[in-house]
Amino acid sequence: MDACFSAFDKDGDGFLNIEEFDGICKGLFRNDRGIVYSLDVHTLKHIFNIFDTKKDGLIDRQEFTMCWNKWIKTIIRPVNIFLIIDVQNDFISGSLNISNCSAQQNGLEVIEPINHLLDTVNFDSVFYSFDWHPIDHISFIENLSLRPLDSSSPIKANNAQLYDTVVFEGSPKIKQRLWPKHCVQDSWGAQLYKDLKVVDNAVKIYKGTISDVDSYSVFWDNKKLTQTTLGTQLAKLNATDIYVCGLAYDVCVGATAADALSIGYRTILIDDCCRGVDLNDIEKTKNNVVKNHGVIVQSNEIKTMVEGRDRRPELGYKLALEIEKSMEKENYK
Ligand code: VGL
Ligand code: ZN
Repeated sequence: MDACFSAFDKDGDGFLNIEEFDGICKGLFRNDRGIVYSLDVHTLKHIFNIFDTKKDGLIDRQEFTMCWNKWIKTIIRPVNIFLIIDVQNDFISGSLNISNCSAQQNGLEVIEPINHLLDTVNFDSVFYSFDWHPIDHISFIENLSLRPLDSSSPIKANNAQLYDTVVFEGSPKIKQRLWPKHCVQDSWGAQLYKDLKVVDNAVKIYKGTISDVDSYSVFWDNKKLTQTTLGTQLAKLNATDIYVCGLAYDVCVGATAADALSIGYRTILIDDCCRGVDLNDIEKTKNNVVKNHGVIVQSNEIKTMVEGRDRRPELGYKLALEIEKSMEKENYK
């Protein structure tokens, strides 16, 4: 750390000014071929100000210690989690075969690139999620008659169609999209697709297990009332970077990526390892990830990222923003 500080303190005055800090960023944010990712001035200044805790326009050795421990270390050596979402029979060839949905995408196409990642990339931990519904689940159109609709529901029970969104009675009311019966606990349709590689020591996470609430995110149910164990398991692993992929892109993958970002994880969406329901919604999912400082990559970019040899400025900025938030909380106490 001291050597790093001295190497970048070009004028040797014992402080890093913004130009010298820019030198550090140019060293950090580059790919494995040494091509530097540009960082816009505004972002650079924001990051500099976050670590310039005394707000004197310079980073001293003490401030740099925090920068090194909380930021640079993670950028160089992230703890990488591979989260494979709902690659189950029903979404590929079963009752909720996504190729029947408007985007007409083929869920089978995620298997090969996911298996290739599992074979070639050394993630710190691999998680598989399962959509795992009881037979009387609220999301099944077959169960529409089990629960009264609220009078505000835009669609009434007698003319509700597959994929419509209805509103069930309740306090609060429950907005729910109607799906065909799918991923019923312990059924064939809920099993992982047979050709998907399941690695040793993988963690399996089950969601959507409560009858009266649906769960798209692997973290929380759609009402944020109940959590899976994913959050605590990631915390225990000191996870920093979450690579998400699977089915369906614009439903469970999108919701999970959004939650990962809101919790504060550096989040990477693997585009070619996802297939979805609706093109418009897929676009919205991508926009949301980018807006919230996640990145969208193709699977052939991942190995060097996981190894810390391809370091993205978007993820560096995301981490800096999280550090800023945690310092604000500290100061508030
Ligand atoms: C999913 C629709 C209903 C998903 C789950 O895994 O994306 N989609 N339940
Ligand atoms: Zn479901």
